[in-house]
Amino acid sequence: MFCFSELSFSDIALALEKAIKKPPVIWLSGQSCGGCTFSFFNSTNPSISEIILDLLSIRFLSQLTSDAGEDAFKIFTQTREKVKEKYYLLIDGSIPLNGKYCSFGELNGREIFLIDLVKEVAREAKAILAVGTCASYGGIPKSGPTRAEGVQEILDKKVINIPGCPPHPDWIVGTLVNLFLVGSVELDFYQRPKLFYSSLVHQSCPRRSLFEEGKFLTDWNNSRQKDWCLLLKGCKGIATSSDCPARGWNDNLNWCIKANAPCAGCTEPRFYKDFSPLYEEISGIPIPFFKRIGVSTDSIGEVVAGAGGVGLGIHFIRRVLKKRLKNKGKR
Ligand code: FSX
Repeated sequence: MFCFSELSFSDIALALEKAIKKPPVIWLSGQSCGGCTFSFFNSTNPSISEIILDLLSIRFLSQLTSDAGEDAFKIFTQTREKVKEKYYLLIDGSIPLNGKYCSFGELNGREIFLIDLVKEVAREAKAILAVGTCASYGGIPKSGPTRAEGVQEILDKKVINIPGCPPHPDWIVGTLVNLFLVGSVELDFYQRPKLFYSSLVHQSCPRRSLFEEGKFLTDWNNSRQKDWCLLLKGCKGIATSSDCPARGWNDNLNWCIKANAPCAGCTEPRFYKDFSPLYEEISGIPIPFFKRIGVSTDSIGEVVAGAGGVGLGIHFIRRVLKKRLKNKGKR
């Protein structure tokens, strides 16, 4: 007798996929805190249940799938052999190049490591998405002992990066939907979809006018400074591309700067190592960076232009800002 509860998550996914022609997805995880998948589960529009039941056929995602070990390997084989339309491969977490880490399990007596599994599964994938900053550029684990790198480092095929620590659920779902509908997404220099990462946080920051006025928060306990620009408290929004100011988080309830926390710069390749300590003023941003991302019309561009070119860089900007601070602090 047929018993629904005897079916695994992947069996149900395959059945639904055949019935309503949903695009198949395999999602693998590397070195991470798990935040990227949980951010994905927090999607509100569409909700995660709509995504799982109506939008995607998720064949494997460790937090959802009960299959492990040899059963999990079977899903990959089955997906490759039985699914006529090619699958989408999503990977969160970084890939340790040091072979001792991220063992996926044993197959025919041989231990399989994530790096080999990703290479294998990526071969026939229709598109590959690196979900989160760890998967995109190495992220926080890059500072550790495992020689962690982003997915692109180990593949010859193009990888679409969806950085963020974690990435906004809309960035993940929106990129997938765009791929389904249009077949491609336009990417920036760091292989991020322009749809979500084309402007600096600084450009639309609600505290931007305070920045322009030279009002920089220096004392967390000074209530007079409570809405002031957080640049000197380590805000990386000036060098970070994302649409967080407009999109907000948790169904647009809040986001870092609205919660009075500096932008950590988590969508950038230099996060975390080169952007730490988080609460310290940003340094070492070369002039070509600003030129490349085309911030020629805002005050940074003006300051840089005024500085007369490469060589003065962020140190000059900092000097100018400190001077402005000194003057405005007297107000
Ligand atoms: Fe990294 Fe994601 Fe940050 Fe965490 O999977 S991007 S540490 S939110 O979980 O990989």
